[in-house]
Amino acid sequence: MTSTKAEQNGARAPERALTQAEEDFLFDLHGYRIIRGALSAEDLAAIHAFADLHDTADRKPGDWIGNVEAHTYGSKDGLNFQNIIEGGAVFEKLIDHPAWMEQVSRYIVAGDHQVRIDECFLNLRNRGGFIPVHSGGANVRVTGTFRWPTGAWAVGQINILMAISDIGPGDGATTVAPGSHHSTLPHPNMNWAAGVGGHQAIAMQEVHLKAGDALMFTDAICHGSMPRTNPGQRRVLIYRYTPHLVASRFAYVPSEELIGRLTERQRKLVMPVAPRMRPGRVLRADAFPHEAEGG
Ligand SMILES: O=C(O)CCC(=O)C(=O)O
Ligand SMILES: [Fe+2]
Repeated sequence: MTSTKAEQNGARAPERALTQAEEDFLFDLHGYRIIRGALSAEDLAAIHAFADLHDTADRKPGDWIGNVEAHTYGSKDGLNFQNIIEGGAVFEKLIDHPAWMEQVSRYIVAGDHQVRIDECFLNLRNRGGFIPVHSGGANVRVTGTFRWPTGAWAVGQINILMAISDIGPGDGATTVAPGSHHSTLPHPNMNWAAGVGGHQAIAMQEVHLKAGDALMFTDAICHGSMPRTNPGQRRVLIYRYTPHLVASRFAYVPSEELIGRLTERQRKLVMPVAPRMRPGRVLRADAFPHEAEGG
């Protein structure tokens, strides 16, 4: 357990480590948790070094940096480096980082052989950028489940959003509507096309993080971000975990080199089922057309 007190919602909480039962109660109630100090200073330096090196003035979506792809969901939410686990040792280490892995497995399904990463990326967002309010309990989809009818955990997707730089007022913090994964009504101000930010919608709370902290949240919670008004860049890493039978969002085929380096547990998180082909067959990337993918 890495959080030491229930800091969400300004709730009253004891100054001691919470029990698992207390953590469970709060995660069920709020739909998110802050994990303080998940990443070390060395981890953060290595991630910044990748961003500094590859966020060049001429960088554009569709570029490949080895097996990492530059990408964007739209003009406002910033530049993504997708499939970031291929970006170096620090990103590999985070695949099953002890700061969250056990808890992620606990809430998705018991046993992490049944969990996978379905998307992982480094997001860089400049002044003016934000992501509109989206999701919520009324948004019916496989990744939006939370509990089985029996009461057992069945979270369809848990996002680990790691702050690589400090995220305070004006920095474009992630916003959540606490408890909204239980809501049966869509958020009344939500309008993806119009791009409603956290500052324009009711019930949204900013989640302020220090570099190295991680926000763990069910994708079913209504969330988004504030627009960044400060100069500089917001840097976050997002790893999404789902049950292993959920398709990977972009179906990046892991490189042979990456697969060779990973532990068995990491390999199953990245590739729960290996592509199956006749011996000697080689995949040709340009033979597989891709649909355009919206936010
Ligand atoms: O950029 C943010 O702060 C929120 C990201 C988000 O919507 C997500 O991780 O699902
Ligand atoms: Fe989201």
